[in-house]
Amino acid sequence: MQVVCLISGGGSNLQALIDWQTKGLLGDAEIIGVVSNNVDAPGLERAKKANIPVSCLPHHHYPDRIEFDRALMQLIDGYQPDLIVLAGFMRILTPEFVNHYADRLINIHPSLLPKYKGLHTHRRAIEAGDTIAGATVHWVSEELDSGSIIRQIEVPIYADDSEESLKKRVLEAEHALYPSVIRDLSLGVITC
Ligand code: NHR
Ligand code: GAR
Repeated sequence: MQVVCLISGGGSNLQALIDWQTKGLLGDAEIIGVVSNNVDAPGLERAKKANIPVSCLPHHHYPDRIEFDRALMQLIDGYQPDLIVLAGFMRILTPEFVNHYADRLINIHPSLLPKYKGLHTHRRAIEAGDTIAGATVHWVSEELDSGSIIRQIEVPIYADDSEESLKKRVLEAEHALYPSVIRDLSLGVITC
């Protein structure tokens, strides 16, 4: 299962995938390319260090989302991937893009969906007085953070948590969740 990862930033989820792959724990999945919409994404260095081909496609070079997504599709299709993995990718994708990769496109979102779609999930969970937070891996559909859920992981929220401390705990849980889902997809343990 050939995998292309899309990132925008730190790429710590990408690093977790690379680490599992290096240890031979990623099943039949292989990361064959990393694409960022942000030329300064630290995740690009992580990929380069692991000898994974990278490309950058700055979204502000395109007149609108449709043109950006078309260029992104062309770039991704060059890899002929079986799975496209959003790993902290921060641009909302057009219906055309999502439909082009139907059943091949997954995302990790830092909340227990359907709670807290969109941004600032940790702050919203704390403000709501929740005692449990977590992360969700889901198939990407046209509607933001609403595709079918593949697997979730829970973490506690403590009374003295800040947005930052909760974010860190959720992110660490993501690093266990995402590779396990990709391994299981590659082995046919999960189907769509
Ligand atoms: N696209 C579709 N069609 N459906 C989904 O479920 C998607 C998606 C693109 C990205 C990740 C998502 C998340 O896990 C994701 C899921 C970006 C934003 C956002 O508002 C919201 C959710 C997600 C990703 N982005 C702003 C935008 O205007 C830009 C924000 C920024 O650059 O910091 O695209 O949370
Ligand atoms: C992760 O928490 C991921 O769930 C979240 O961004 C972080 C990326 O971290 N994704 C979104 O919020 C998508 N809108 P990383 O770049 O270190 O993997």
